[in-house]
Amino acid sequence: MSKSYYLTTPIYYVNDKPHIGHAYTTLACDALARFKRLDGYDVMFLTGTDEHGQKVQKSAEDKGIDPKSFTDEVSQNFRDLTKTLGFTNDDFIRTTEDRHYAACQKLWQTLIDNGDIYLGSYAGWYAVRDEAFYAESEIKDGKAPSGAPVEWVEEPSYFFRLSAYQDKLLAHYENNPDFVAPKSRLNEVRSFVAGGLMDLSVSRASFSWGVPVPGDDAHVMYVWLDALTNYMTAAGYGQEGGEDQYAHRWPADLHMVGKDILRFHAVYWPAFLMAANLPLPKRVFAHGWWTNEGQKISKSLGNVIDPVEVANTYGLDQMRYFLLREVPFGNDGDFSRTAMMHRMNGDLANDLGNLSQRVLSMIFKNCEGVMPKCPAAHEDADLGLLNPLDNLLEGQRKHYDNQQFHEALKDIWDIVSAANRYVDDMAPWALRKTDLDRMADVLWTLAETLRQVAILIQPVMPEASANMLNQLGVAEDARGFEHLGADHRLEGGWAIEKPTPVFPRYVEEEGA
Ligand code: ME8
Repeated sequence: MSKSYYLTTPIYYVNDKPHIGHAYTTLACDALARFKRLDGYDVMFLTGTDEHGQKVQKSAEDKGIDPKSFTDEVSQNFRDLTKTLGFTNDDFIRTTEDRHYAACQKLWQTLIDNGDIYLGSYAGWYAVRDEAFYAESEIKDGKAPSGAPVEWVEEPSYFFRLSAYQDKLLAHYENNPDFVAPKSRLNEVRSFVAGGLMDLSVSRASFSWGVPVPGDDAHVMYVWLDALTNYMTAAGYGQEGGEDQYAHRWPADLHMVGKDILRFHAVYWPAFLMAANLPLPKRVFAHGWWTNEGQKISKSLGNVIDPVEVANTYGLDQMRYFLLREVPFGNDGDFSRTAMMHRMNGDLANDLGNLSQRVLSMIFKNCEGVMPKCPAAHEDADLGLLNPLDNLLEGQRKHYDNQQFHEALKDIWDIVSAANRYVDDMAPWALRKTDLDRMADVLWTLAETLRQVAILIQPVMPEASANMLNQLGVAEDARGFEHLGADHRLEGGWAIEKPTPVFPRYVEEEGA
């Protein structure tokens, strides 16, 4: 069996319609999942919905529907979104599924057996919007640090002995400096833990929309303990016959999350797993947040961005490229029409689109519609383009393993720029009159560049790259990363169709 790569998105609360933030997290994972598949890994890419807790229960009540019917409906919207946006998740988990109850209850029982959960009572602040408990010292002007309103909660509660894990967590960060990325986020997590940890309330007794605590029906599990466990549920944990899958998949290679939910993934989750003597995920990456034309995105401001509308306006691949190229992954970013059009018309239509169209048109017109054959030898100018191209993959692997998607794209676009300079320098239109053989070699060198570029952009732009590879005449089974580099050249010798542009220019509508 080939090597496993298991990556996850957060599971989304079903209190709301999917928006650009959800699409962004899943998109980053989708690009990474596609990259790893093309690179020969046996990938499992998980997403899903987080359906319990007070927030969801309240949204259902506000709509006058029971929580189960409500979650069925909204969860379906999220599942539909994965299809509309072409995400390639291998599983879609819902926390209301039986398999998930089984996993949560097994983990709970293990924590009880190991003496890390005890019964007590909670009196303190709770923010329903964040589904999080906050210490008195964190509350300012009646609000949580996230700005969420808080309420005072007093109820019997089971507690997890989080305080016992401070040193172990700090040691884990120390010994595994890649466990949390980017680095600045690791520092935040480290100082939070170093500041001292209190035991964590892990059950609620004042409402019932959750996974029942084994042996005590008066309590449901705290929604974050329930939610985090999804990553193991889908890997077979607690499932009858799930042992082989669990052994193959767990620990996860990557949990991708937004910066707002890092504490849950980098502090609570590893502590639960340590307490259960289970392996920890290898890495947690916290990405930044998008604003809309400089403004915080919020329902009350009415500026929520619908990813389907963006994809319909600009194109799905264009949106994917923009989101992953515009912002250094990990930083916050601003979504603006101007920036979107700039990327679309600059990087895509002008730089890569024109290159592809020019090269294929010259081949179509000047080589009688036949793809030139791979030359027996290359001139220095050709090697100036081919050598860095042949060596791109190593750098791409590094960037994808560091989740630096913008760097990966930047490196590819350096080659695209070099290819554009090469066309101008070699002037194949002039060679047509003086040296047909050399013209064919130059056009072949450019077609080979387009082939490798198209193979490498498949994770980010699956449709446009397929279109390019179809037009070049590259077979579908010759598009994996094993076909990159000098040992697998574009052979040529086949007829090509009249080329059609890959990336349209975006022209703003009158009055838009
Ligand atoms: O937190 N820009 O779910 P969620 C970028 N159920 N990302 C954004 C964003 C924005 N403007 N707004 C939201 C939850 N997000 C829990 C997770 S996992 C065991 C449980 C991102 O639906 C946000 O950072 O509130 C988070 O990663 C994701 O959307 C899910 O948010």
